[in-house]
Amino acid sequence: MAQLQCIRNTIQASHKLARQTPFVFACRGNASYEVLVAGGGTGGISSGARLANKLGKGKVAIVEPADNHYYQPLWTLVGAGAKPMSSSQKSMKDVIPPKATWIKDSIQQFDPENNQVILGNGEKVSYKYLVVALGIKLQFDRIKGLPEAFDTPGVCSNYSAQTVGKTLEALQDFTEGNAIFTFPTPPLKCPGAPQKIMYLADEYLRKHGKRDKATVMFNSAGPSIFAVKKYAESLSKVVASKDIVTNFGLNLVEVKPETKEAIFQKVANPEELVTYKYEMLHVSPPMSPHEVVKTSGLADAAGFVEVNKETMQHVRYPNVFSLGDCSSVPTSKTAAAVASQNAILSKNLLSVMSGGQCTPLYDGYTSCPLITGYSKCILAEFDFDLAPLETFPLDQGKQRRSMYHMKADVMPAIYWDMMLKGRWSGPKQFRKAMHLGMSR
Ligand code: FAD
Ligand code: UQ1
Repeated sequence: MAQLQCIRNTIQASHKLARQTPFVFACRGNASYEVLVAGGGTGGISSGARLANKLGKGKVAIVEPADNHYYQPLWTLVGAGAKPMSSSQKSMKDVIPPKATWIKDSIQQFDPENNQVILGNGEKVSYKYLVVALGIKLQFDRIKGLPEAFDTPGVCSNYSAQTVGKTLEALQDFTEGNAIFTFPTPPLKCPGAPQKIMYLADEYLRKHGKRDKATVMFNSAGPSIFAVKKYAESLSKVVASKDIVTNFGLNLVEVKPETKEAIFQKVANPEELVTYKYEMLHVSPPMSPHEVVKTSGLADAAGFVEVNKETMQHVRYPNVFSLGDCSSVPTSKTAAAVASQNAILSKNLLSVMSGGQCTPLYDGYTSCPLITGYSKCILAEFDFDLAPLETFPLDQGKQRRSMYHMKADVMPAIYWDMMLKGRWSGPKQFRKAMHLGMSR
C-alpha cells in the first residue's frame, strides 16, 4: 500500500515538474515575440492560450508580475461564505498556457511607435503584435479613511483578494444596525457585484435571526438598480420583497471608522453630504484605467485602450489589440464579455497577421449572473444596446435555482478547463441552437 502511494507521489511529482518546466524561465535580455500579451488575468491568459494554440510554442509571451491568478467572479460567493477562497485561485504558473512564455514582470511603459514595451527591470521586449489586457485599477484610496477602515470591524469589499475575507466576518459579527452596500460612479467591473452580495447578506442575516435588527441599504451613485430595463424590473421586485432600502445618486466619499460613519456626496448636488451610521459597510470602490495605459499613447480620452468596438483592433495601431476591462469597448466589464471578445480578437489578429482584414463581429455580448440568494440567480445577458440576448429558451428575468448552479458550479469549471485554455468563446452557439437558429 505504502509502495503504491510512493509510486503515485513520484508520478504526480514528475507530471507537475513536466508541466512547470516551460514556464520556470522568464525571458530576459531584450527579447522579441510574434505576439506579446500584456497581463495574465482573464483576458491575457485566455487570449494568450488561444493564440499560442494556433501559432505554436515560442511565439507568444505573457507579461504578468503576479504569483496567483484569480477567478474574480467567485468572490461574490467567497464573501458570502458559499465557496472557499481557494476555489477562486490558482498559481500563475499553472494557468500560463504551456506553449507561451511567462515574463514575470510588470509593464512600466508602452512604446507602440517602436513596437516594444519596457519592463519593471528596465529591459525592453519587442513584438510584432500586441494584446493589451491589463484590467482596471481599484482605487480604495480615493475614499477618505477607507484604507485604514479596512483594519476595523464591519468594513469589507468583495472586490479584492485582500478584503473579500472580511465580508463573511462582517456578517458573522453583525449584531444590529445598518448594513450598507455601496456602488461607485462608473467605470467599474461587474456592475452587478455590488448588489449580489447584498442579497446574499440579506439571506444570511435572515438565516441567523438577525435580519429584524438590520436595515439593509443600497447606496448607489447610479440612477437605478440595473441598466437593462428587463432585469431592473425583476431586481426592483427582489429589493421590495427583501425590504431593502435603496438610495440612488449617493456616492461614498469618506469612512470614519472611529464613529462607524459612512459619508456620501449627492451626485446631483456635490456640496451636499449625507451621513449614515454603519454596522457593516461593503464597499465597491471607484476604479480607473491603469496609469501605464493612460500614458501609453494607446488610450482614448478616458484612459482606456482605444479599440474598434466590433473588431478589438486598435484605432491607430493596426498591430495592437485589446480586450477586457482595460479596453474602450462600451459594454459592461465582465469575464463573460472577455470570452466573446477573445474569440473575435484572435480571429482578427490572425487574419491581420496573414495579410487579411478585421471583421466587425462583436455585438457587445456580456452577462451578469445576478445572484439573489444562496440558491437563486437571475441570469442577465445583453448587448451594446442594453437589449437582452439570452441563451436559454426560458424567461431569464426570473430568479432560478438552475442559474445559481450554472454560476456557482458550471461556470468555474468552464473557466478553468476551457476558457483559460482558449477553448471557450461564450454561449453564442448554444444560444443559436436553443433558439433554433432564430437568435443572433
Ligand atoms: P483582470 O482579470 O483583472 O486581469 C488583469 C491582469 O493584468 C492582472 O493579472 C494584473 O496583475 C495584470 N496587470 C496589471 N497591471 C500590469 C502591468 N503593468 N504589467 C503586467 N501586468 C499587469 N465577471 C463575470 O463575467 N461574471 C461575474 O459574475 C463577475 N463577478 C465579479 C465579481 C467581483 C467581485 C469582481 C471583482 C469581478 C467580477 N467579474 C465578473 C468581472 C471579471 O472578473 C473581470 O471583468 C475580468 O476579470 C476582466 O479580465 P481582464 O483580463 O480584463 O482583467
Ligand atoms: C460566460 O461565458 C462566462 O465566461 C466565462 C462567465 O464568466 C464568469 C459567466 O458568468 C457567464 C454567465 C457566461 C455565459 C455563459 C452561459 C452558458 C450563459
